[in-house]
Amino acid sequence: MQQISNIVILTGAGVSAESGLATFRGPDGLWEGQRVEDVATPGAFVADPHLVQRFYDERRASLASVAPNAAHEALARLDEEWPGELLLVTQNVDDLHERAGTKRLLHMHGELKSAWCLACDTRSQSPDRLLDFPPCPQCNEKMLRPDIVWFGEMPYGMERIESALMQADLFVSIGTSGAVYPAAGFVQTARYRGAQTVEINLEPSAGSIYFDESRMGRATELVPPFVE
Ligand code: BJW
Repeated sequence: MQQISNIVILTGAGVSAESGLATFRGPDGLWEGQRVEDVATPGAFVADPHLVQRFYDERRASLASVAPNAAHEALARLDEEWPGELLLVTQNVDDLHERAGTKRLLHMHGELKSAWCLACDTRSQSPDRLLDFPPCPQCNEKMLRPDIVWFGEMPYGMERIESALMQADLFVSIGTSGAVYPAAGFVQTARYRGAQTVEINLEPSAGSIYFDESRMGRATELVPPFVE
């Protein structure tokens, strides 16, 4: 195995599944019985803001009853102890990685606990309910939307992510189906740079062929021994 100094980890909904948060795709997924286009696009928010605000208000409320699991905790220990470069890029909009203690963290698809004012472009801590259309703490306009990256919008931190991927010696993907770009393409960027690539997932992801190694199983069982 090559010498590893720089690590990039990508996580998806599967890492939070065992904490009790639904994944998106597959049986019991958030997209089951819910058309993605109706809740996770800018057009959906214009067409029916109440439906979209309610969808995210319910998910924000669910954060109060869940806790980080063994996978989040193992990744936080790795972050604390790894002497080289490390970046944990999460597609998740929950706050379980930070509650577990991960510091070198980037939420590329936004955060449920953040609100974005469309009038003054300020991000602030989200009130529990955006369905009530509360005013922006900065400019007082009632123009707050969930600070979530919807389809067709640019994910956050792409420059920082690309740069970390170009330095990476090891790329690890955990609990993501690999169905959504640009995150689904990170493994190819890391491979191009020469990084070792590992996926940990319940089942092979869409980009499984690009990984040097695939470990199939539950994140809470496979991540702790992988990072120790
Ligand atoms: C377990 C487990 C356990 C379960 N243990 N594992 C080609 C190139 C570039 C872009 C596109 C392209 N083609 C199309 C696009 C556009 C589009 C896209 O990708 N569409 C696809 C449907 C094809 N992408 C975009 O629009 C993005 N923006 C963009 O591309 O801007 C332009 C750009 C171009 C180039 C460079 C840079 C920018 C924005 C995407 C925004 C995604 N937003 C969402 C919803 C909002 C958040 C929210 O509501 O919460 O984010 S979609 C949804 O999917 C959510 C997730 O973050 C994302 C990924 O899902 P994830 O995490 O993989 O969950 P699942 O459910 O799919 O999978 C869970 C996995 O876990 C499964 O495999 C299980 O087996 C596993 N699992 N339990 C381990 N215990």
